[in-house]
Amino acid sequence: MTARPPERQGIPHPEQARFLLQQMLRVRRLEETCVELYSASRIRGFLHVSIGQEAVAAGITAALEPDDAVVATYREHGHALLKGVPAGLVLAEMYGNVEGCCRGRGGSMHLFDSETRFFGGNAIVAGGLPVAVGLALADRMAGRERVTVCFFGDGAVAEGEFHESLNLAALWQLPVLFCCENNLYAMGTALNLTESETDLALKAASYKIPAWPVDGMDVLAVDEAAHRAVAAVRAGGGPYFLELRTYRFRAHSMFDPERYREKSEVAEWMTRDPINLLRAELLAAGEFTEKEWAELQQEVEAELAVAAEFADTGHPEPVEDLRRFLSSEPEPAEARAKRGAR
Ligand SMILES: Cc1ncc(C[n+]2csc(CCOP(=O)(O)OP(=O)(O)O)c2C)c(N)n1
Ligand SMILES: [Mg+2]
Repeated sequence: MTARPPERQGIPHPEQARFLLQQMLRVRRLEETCVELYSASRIRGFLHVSIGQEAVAAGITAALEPDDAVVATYREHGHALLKGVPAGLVLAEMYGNVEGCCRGRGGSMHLFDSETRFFGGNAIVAGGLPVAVGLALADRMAGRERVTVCFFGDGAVAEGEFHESLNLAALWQLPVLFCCENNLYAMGTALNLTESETDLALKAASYKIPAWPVDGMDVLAVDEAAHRAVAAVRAGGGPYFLELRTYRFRAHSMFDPERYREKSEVAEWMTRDPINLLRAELLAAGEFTEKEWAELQQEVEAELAVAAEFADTGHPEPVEDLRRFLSSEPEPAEARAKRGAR
């Protein structure tokens, strides 16, 4: 077991802190826009927002290189955006438009973009873990110095795939950073009603993986932990596990009456809104001004206005194309002849 990492002290890198504030605000406003569009029936199907949990996606992705991979869950709009999928492609996908990152076939839960190495979006709880282990194995076999980050919820630890994936990643010392977003609930079920051990980092440590809990509402703490973890993985130290302790401020999905938690509990966590916390800390330290905050908000609004316009003026896939990609497309005769196939 490695030594416990030190607590963060103050704002070590103000520039990076301002960048993280911007990233969190981009995610917050993207998802608030999704909720508005959903209520206006412009987005249909399922929608799970991560509002309250933005520090996790922002802090972790800030430690990555473009060539690193990210695998996430159905609560993944922010992870996709911060891995580099443009907001317009994310929104268009949710509209079901052909301009979306998956031609509108994936929707909110299945965002995917190989160009930015964002490998989903997955509706199956814990379904992303074996995918991440496979990506990391491929990198290892090809001798590439890449890191694969896998985000999943606390609900995933009850699944066999969680244990199988951690075991193999540790056994084969694969370059995966496991990021458990522990928001205390899996749909309407509290973690302490389903797990005998609620210290989730401890479960990972039992597979001989360095594993630490992190305050998931403090983006600077997440950023520091992420840089440390990614550096260790990239240096060939095998997998690493972070348990990000966080909270979702909204319901599980758009169809959730939220009878499983008290309003006072939600209100208590909202006092630790990661955006408000960092903004206040930067202002108090004299590293940020109200004017800069207003400018930042305007910048994010402008990005989202362009994205919403792109989605709003897009098109659904033509009906005659709907069977495309159900099976592989016939290879053009010329290409077949070139490789000598009959
Ligand atoms: C294998 C599997 N079992 C059950 C479900 C139904 N289901 C959808 S979301 C969810 C809760 C998952 O909670 P968690 O992993 O904590 O993620 P969070 O929603 O809190 O982000 C469940 C059980 C599913 N999608 N896949
Ligand atoms: Mg959860």
